[in-house]
Amino acid sequence: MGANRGLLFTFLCFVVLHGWSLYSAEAAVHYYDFVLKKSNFTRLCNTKSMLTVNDSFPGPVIRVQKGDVAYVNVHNQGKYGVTIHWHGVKQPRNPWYDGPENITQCPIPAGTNFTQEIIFSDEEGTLWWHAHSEWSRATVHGAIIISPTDGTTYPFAKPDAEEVIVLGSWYTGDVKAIIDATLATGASPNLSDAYTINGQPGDLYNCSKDSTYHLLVEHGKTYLLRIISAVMNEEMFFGIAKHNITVVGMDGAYLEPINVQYIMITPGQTMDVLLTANQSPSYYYMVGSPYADTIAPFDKTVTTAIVRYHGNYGPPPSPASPSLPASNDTPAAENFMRRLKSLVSKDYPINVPKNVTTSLYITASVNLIDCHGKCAGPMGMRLSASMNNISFQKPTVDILEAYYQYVLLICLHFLML
Ligand SMILES: *[C@@H]1O[C@H](CO)[C@@H](O)[C@H](O)[C@H]1NC(C)=O
Ligand SMILES: *[C@@H]1O[C@H](CO)[C@@H](O)[C@H](O)[C@H]1NC(C)=O
Ligand SMILES: *[C@@H]1O[C@H](CO)[C@@H](O)[C@H](O)[C@H]1NC(C)=O
Ligand SMILES: *[C@@H]1O[C@H](CO)[C@@H](O)[C@H](O)[C@H]1NC(C)=O
Ligand SMILES: *[C@@H]1O[C@H](CO)[C@@H](O)[C@H](O)[C@H]1NC(C)=O
Ligand SMILES: *[C@@H]1O[C@H](CO)[C@@H](O)[C@H](O)[C@H]1NC(C)=O
Ligand SMILES: *[C@@H]1O[C@H](CO)[C@@H](O)[C@H](O)[C@H]1NC(C)=O
Ligand SMILES: *[C@@H]1O[C@H](CO)[C@@H](O)[C@H](O)[C@H]1NC(C)=O
Ligand SMILES: *[C@@H]1O[C@H](CO)[C@@H](O)[C@H](O)[C@H]1NC(C)=O
Ligand SMILES: [Cu+2]
Repeated sequence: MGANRGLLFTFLCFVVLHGWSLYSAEAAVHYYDFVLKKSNFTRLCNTKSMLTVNDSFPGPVIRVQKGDVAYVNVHNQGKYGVTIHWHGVKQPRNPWYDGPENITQCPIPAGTNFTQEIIFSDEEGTLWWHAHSEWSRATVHGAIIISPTDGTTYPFAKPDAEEVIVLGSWYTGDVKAIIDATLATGASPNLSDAYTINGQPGDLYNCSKDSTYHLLVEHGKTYLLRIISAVMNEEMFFGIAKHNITVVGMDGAYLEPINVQYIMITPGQTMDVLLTANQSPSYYYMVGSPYADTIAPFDKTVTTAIVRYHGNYGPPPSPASPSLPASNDTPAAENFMRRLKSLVSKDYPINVPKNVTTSLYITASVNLIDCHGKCAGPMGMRLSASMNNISFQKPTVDILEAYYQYVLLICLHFLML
């Protein structure tokens, strides 16, 4: 091969092994320090010590523009190894920092620090980060906000302001103790004791009333709510009393806007919605309540926060509540989901294959493994998740090493031609 081709392949191999960053000359680089440690939090009249980033629940927000790169130096001052996952960030050619413990990344040992590189590509909107070791994500998570690049804008009128709304699960017990007990006995894990909005169970709990999250709005203004579901296990309905909302984005991409009275959001999902403060100045509840089409037990509680208008008026004795669908209202959940469509326009072209040649049938389920009555799950068996009736087994070959060696081999092959 000629010298020029040799150089080209060296360059391509470098790009493939080291990520996309060479392509985005204008990409800004951001640096964050995350200090992971245990601290005390009080909710539902009870104080517990839990793992968070920088003592905040939810944790700090990462703000970038489309195509940027962020370096997050994670200082693990906890007792166990932990990794952080950048949920929904595609990280093209950069699988080295994706999080899943012992699958694509080794845990960051306690007492050390490690810098994770996050390469953004075509994502725009809201995503989130969370710990990816056992159940640590229950308390270790936060928003990732990806704004349009300079010179571009949203595919909708620029909102007057924006706010992050994180839905979460609150466990009075220690989440590590809960998942450890589950893995040891095969029983279903303890249910959460409350759901939270921006870390707070809300107004319906005596001990939490005073710290209920308030979203302050001005009449006539439009707010972009970046809603993230960090809820551990349940799908959630969410709505705001007397206000419709317009869903404009999901999981870091834009949607055809839809006007709705409630959304249904699953664990791990994000939704960007517009809220226009067009009702009489007052207090209005925003509410999250579970949707669960199952016979398995789930947390049936309801979490609230308050949309509070600026101005001089007497607060109502009790804010109006939205009427959300009942927890088993599958048609309500489906009616919402059926309306979600990707935005398609000149600026947001979509190229999906229209000629479907293969159909795949996929079932995700929770099965029971027989352990001769020695387990604590239903009928003395052990709960175990599966896909198409096959449960996960760790591969014998390290995934990242395989990827690295394979790419390296191809590069060497080309270089020696
Ligand atoms: C977290 O805390 C550390 C130490 O106090 C600080 O240097 C860092 O900037 C904080 N990070 C964020 C994202 O706020
Ligand atoms: C955290 O709370 C526990 C008991 O709930 C208490 O013993 C401990 O002193 C508290 N730690 C701090 C740093 O406040
Ligand atoms: C990952 O590997 C480390 C080191 O072998 C081990 O301590 C840890 O328990 C493993 N984590 C999981 C979730 O298997
Ligand atoms: C650990 O943190 C120090 C100082 O914050 C930094 O210089 C160093 O590069 C970090 N180490 C790793 C492996 O990220
Ligand atoms: C799980 O729930 C049971 C029954 O309420 C309780 O006894 C146990 O302490 C809980 N476990 C943890 C780790 O919180
Ligand atoms: C909250 O406090 C009120 C008045 O003190 C009491 O009547 C009510 O039972 C309490 N509710 C709960 C859930 O503890
Ligand atoms: C919300 O939307 C519904 C149906 O699309 C409509 O009937 C209702 O008037 C709207 N409410 C508000 C407050 O805009
Ligand atoms: C769809 O794909 C199949 C298999 O590749 C091909 O035979 C067929 O001609 C395609 N149909 C259209 C309309 O492109
Ligand atoms: C799933 O696998 C188990 C164990 O191999 C088998 O007994 C069962 O019949 C399978 N179930 C289905 C629906 O294929
Ligand atoms: Cu995730």
